[in-house]
Amino acid sequence: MPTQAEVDALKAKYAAAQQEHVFTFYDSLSPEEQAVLYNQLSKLDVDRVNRIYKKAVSGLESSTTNLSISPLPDDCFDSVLDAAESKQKEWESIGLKSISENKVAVILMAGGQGTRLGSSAPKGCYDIGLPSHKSLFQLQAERILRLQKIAKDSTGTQGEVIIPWYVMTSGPTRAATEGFFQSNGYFGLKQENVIIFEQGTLPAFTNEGKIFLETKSKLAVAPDGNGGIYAALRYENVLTDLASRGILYVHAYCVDNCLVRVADPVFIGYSISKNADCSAKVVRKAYPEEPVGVIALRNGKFNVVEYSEFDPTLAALTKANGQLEYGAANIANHFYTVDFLKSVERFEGELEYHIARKKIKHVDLTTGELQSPIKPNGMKMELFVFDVFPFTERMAVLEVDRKDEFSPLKNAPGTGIDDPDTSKRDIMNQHLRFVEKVGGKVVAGDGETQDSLTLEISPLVSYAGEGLEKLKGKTVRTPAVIDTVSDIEKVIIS
Ligand code: UD2
Repeated sequence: MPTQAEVDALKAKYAAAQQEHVFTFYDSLSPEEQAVLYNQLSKLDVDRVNRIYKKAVSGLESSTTNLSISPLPDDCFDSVLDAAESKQKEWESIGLKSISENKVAVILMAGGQGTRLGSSAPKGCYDIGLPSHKSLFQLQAERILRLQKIAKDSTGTQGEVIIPWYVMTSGPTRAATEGFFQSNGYFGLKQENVIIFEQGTLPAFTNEGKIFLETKSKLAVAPDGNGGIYAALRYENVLTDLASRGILYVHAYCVDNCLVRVADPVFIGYSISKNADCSAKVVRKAYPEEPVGVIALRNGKFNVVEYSEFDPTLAALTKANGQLEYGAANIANHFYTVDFLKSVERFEGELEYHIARKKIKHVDLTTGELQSPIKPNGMKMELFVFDVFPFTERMAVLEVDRKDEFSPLKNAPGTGIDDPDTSKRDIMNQHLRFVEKVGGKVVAGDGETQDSLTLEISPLVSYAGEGLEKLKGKTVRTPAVIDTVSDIEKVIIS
């Protein structure tokens, strides 16, 4: 329990920040409730959140008047769709070498609540309906396991190769994520190499900049956006852990991309060879009006420019090779040096949070009654993971093939766009291409048609199409599941 002097000191601090209304009901609360509120208020840096609010609001006012967009410089952009096979091999071997030297870690952003998907569990637990019923978390874990082996074997490394996996959760997703990993035995990874941590929260504000009370003894708070990763890496001691493991490079990605190449050696090798402090994977924007943000220069600095910010003529501009000038569609899939991640603290105060107008449940300060508004009555503030782009010194952008690397799970079943069925379809179509690439043939078995073949290959067998050479010149009949290397022989019919 806080002493009266401690309560008075905290009240004075909030009064100086013009947020003293959060104490409105303090004297009427039970001692336990007072302790809960005191604890929440004393942990919050009220001056920092006021600064964030002010900067976000002033940014909103200037964003429409202060926009000059220009294309990515040629020397910062490459594409696996155009690069020579030998160049890609070179990038891959640089990446594999770093992985084999235990210099690479991955950070998964899994703090979102996936409201659009309509499931209350964390998105990573979702079963997209593959024959194996593997969750997104399991697919990613198995890609890590396979890649550790590829890196070890391809470089002849003697010791253990470890790609530590840092999983960022939030208040709403942490417990369920931890429980899921525990009950699934960390999917075969060592528990000590799966580090689950939690991003921060920010209070919700009224339109006048006052912090909302959700109840008489609790502030209304929400996760601070996927850009909360940078602060969380510091206060959750991830930066310290990375340093103690000797990690130099990090791959960060979103939980909902079922095709994600976790710790992709090609991307890591590419970024290292460009000497980038931060780099981003992008996919080719399909058509000028496609509603995706693209990476471009805004006022001379790298940034993501939302489709709503482009006028149609600019969006349709093409380069000499016929491709869209502004065609680098952002998929929130990044490389960082650990040094860059450490440096974020220096410019953190300059980062501008984004405002989302929301319906915020709160307690009325005059009547003490709980209010559930039917239209937006205030704002939540979020930082986006790409908000650090303008502060990079050496940024690089690598375009990859959408059908091989990007298929996000956003929407509820039956939507037809970025839903569980499209995720499943995109994975199985990729597995079909893997077999065809090594010279194998896939034919439809009973109840299947040639355009909906059920074929699943475990990431433990193949990370990106390798390991399937035995299928050269062979025919596989669907439905077929290759769960282990020994299953390869079993699915061949001729
Ligand atoms: C994200 C990108 C968008 C595009 C798209 C592709 C941002 C802000 N936007 O949009 O540019 O690349 O993905 O799929 O990155 N998350 C957290 N904490 C949070 C909020 C989100 O960890 O507080 C994670 C979430 O679990 C997911 C990722 O960030 O892995 C993307 O979140 P989202 O689905 O809300 O982002 P979306 O689809 O609006």
